[in-house]
Amino acid sequence: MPHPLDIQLPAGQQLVARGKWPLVGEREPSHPSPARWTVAAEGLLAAPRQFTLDELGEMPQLEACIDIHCVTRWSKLAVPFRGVSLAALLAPLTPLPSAGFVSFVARSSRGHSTSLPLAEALELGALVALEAEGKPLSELHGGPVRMVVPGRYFYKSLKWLERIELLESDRLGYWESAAGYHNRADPWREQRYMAPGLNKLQMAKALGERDFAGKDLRSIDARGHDLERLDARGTKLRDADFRGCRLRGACFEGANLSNAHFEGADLRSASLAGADVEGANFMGADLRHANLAGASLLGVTFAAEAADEQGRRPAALVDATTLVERQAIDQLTPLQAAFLEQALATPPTDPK
Ligand SMILES: Nc1nc2c(c(=O)[nH]1)N[C@H]1C(S)=C(S)[C@@H](COP(=O)(O)O)O[C@H]1N2
Ligand SMILES: [Mo]
Repeated sequence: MPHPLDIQLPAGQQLVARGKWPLVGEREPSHPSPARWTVAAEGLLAAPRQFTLDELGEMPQLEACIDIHCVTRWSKLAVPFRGVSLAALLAPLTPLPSAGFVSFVARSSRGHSTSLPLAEALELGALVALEAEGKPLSELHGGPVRMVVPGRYFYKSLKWLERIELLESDRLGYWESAAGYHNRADPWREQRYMAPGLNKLQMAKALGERDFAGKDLRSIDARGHDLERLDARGTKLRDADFRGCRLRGACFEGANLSNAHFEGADLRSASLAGADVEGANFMGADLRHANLAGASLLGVTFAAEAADEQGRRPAALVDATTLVERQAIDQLTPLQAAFLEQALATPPTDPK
């Protein structure tokens, strides 16, 4: 029988440690003055208007326990949020029939935004949240007011809400247009990133020459390739698939490897120094003499959560020659951290 938590966790997600709530994306609004904060509802509405925080607080408040699933693979289940439902807020303003999409815009220096089909946002129960976990939202987590959209990766939940805009056609949000985040964002379908539309010839050339440096090769399928001493410095390799690759001595310094697959890869003496490997999977990879100094390890998998029926527990090959920094271990789930700490204490097994 599946463990009850497996049912609540979409594929590829891991629970954060109890009481932890990672901070992702922007860290502050551009004008942190909650006293004069307003939220505008505008665009394709018969009666657009602005709300002050007091006005929002006086509307009927809805409480909901919402599961947070971040695209970087951490989840935090049943977080109690409180606020005004988007449906209740918009109904009296009368959305026009031509309103197909809703864009949420932040009071932030880059004018951060994200969007959803209007019908979907309403059906999912999108919440204009003022409180989380029984307290006013902290500024770090989007206070004084943020969106919370249940059933979508958390990048659809905008922090520091300034404007709700109803549009006829979609306007891609910040992460969706700048970082290739999937515009549908359904965690149950693992709609994390859009394929960047790689040219097959260019891809074959990069693989043949083992030269990836500085390129955008998101989602590249490199499974099983011999890429010994690959130069992938500063390469965009989010979602890349390196399963079973020979990557001995490869250089991934400063590369973006979030959600990349390295299962079964030979990464001996490879350098991932300063790389973003959030959400990457290293089960069965050989990481002896590999350098992970300064790499960001949030959501990384080194070992299976439990042993399989045969009593085997697929895990990365890590020993005292693998270089990992203390603070990076703190970014791992307790189970992964425990595995890694034990493995790092293993005496060297490869003469190099
Ligand atoms: N204004 C704003 N909202 C944002 C972001 C951002 O960078 N700016 N990042 C999104 C992403 S990717 C996530 S996972 C969540 C993170 O919210 P948290 O920092 O409260 O965990 O906010 C979302 N909303
Ligand atoms: Mo995210």
